[in-house]
Amino acid sequence: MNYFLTEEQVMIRDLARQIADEVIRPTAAKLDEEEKFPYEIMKTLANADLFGVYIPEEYGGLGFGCFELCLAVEELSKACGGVTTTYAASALGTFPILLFGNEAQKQKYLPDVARGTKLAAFGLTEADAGSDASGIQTTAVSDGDYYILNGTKQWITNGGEAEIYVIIAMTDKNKGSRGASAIIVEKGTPGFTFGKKEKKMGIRCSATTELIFQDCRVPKENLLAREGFGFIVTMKTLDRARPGVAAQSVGIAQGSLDLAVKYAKERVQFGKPISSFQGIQFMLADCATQIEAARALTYSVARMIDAGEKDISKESAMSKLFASDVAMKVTTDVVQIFGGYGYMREYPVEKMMRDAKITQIYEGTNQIQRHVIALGLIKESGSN
Ligand code: COS
Repeated sequence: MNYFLTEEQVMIRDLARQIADEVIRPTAAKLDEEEKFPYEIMKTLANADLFGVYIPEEYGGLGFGCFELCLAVEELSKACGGVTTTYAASALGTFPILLFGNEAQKQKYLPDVARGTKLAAFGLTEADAGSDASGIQTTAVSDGDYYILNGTKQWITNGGEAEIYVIIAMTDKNKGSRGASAIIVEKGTPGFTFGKKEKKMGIRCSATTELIFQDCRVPKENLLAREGFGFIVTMKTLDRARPGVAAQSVGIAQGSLDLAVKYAKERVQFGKPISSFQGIQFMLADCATQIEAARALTYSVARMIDAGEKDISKESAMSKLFASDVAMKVTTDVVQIFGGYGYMREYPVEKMMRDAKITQIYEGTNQIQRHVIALGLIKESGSN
């Protein structure tokens, strides 16, 4: 399929593809097995300027947008979904600053993220607040020029590894979603520590931890937008980030299909390569078609965002919903095509199936995506 990429977009895609092939793929299984954070790979991505793809040039980035970020995420995901979780979660933690930060906050935080010298993270989820984003209990109580944060965030990607955290906390508990605020908290702030590192089914080289706030004093100048705007910051951030999860899904699915096609041509049963059997051919054909449809939807939504379209909640949710379901279906079918070999850890496809599962869950479960899509449809249909 021709998506009419510009010369620069082709360069970004090819650069990410080269890093995926030469640096990520050879170490992906080991990082997964040992659950090791990919420090060296992050350095490589930083040296290639890939952390700055979507950050404006005035803040040290390359000045491209969501679409180019998706291209990079897709290519890197072909080799390892865990690496792209780390990479894309830094963008998730940066979007609130890009979208809602004042000039001083942008000047202070964006250049380090663009250079890849600091990772960012987004802290919303808590033990009792996942899908119900407005149910958070972490508080930020005003005290002169400071907020005092108390509470625990759970399952935060890049926890412990990131230097910059955007935390959603209640500045007014009586106001529900309108009482939440978004506050930047730097690693090393007294009263801010990290809890246990989670052991996960997939994306195992990425870091997922608790963030613990105990009387943590944060200057009020770290508030994003204004008090009470935290829920909107969250929703707008997720709207922008979900096509990234879709791109990750497309990459994982494509990476596994590429292996399946190769394997089906090599694997001989009943005296013939299994690629000559219609049962296998139909599976491959369905996988390829679904991936292309997911890619087309993801690219369209990313381009809408870059074109400045404001109301993209529904389309963004659609891309994440569709692409992640495709990733799960394709990677499951690819394990089936590999048969017993597919089930063994010696081959990379079982990892891809494990990695794919999270794309249906994080940045909003696919049930929440359907809810967002339905709300959008109903809203668009007007009052009657
Ligand atoms: N952009 C701007 N404003 C939005 C918005 C969006 N995308 N979505 C909701 N809002 C606004 C609403 O218009 C409403 O404003 P008013 O109070 O002025 O009417 C306010 O935010 C609250 O919206 P709503 O009543 O729909 O909130 P709910 O508590 O019902 O929650 C869902 C809505 C379920 C969509 C939200 O909680 C959600 O997205 N949950 C999933 C969170 C998630 O993805 N978690 C994963 C971990 S984060 S990595």
